[in-house]
Amino acid sequence: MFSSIAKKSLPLLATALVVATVSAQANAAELKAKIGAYPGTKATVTGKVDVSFKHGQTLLKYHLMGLPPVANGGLHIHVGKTCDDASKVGGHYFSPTTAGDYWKSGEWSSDTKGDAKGSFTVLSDLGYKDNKGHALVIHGPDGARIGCGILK
Ligand SMILES: [Cu+2]
Repeated sequence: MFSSIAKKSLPLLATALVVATVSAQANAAELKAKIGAYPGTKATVTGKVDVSFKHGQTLLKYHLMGLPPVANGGLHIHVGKTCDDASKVGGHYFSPTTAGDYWKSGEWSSDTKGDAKGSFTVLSDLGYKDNKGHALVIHGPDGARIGCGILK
């Protein structure tokens, strides 16, 4: 009895899972930045950062390589829309401004090989359209800018 129900229910369950996955992808407005050396530097950082937006929350998922080992540093969206000219990358891009700069808590942390993989969330009024085209900047442990990628 039980096994016959289970056999009949399984295809339905599989269909429901597929539908859920597809709708989640459709809802998740995601921007991606391919990270390279910050303009004017010979930094070795590479990798990518995926940024998604949902209900005022901005989720940043990073996978970076070529960082100093066992270290941490900043990872922020900046005002500028270029990674070709260091003078135009600007400072942190954030709103609202009332609670201060939430990017101060945005950080990567690396393993013994200099790889960094992780994620963090910031509360922000800025969504997909606001952030599209902006520079994602990676800072070294000393705060110096080492990596940059445009959110596309
Ligand atoms: Cu920054």
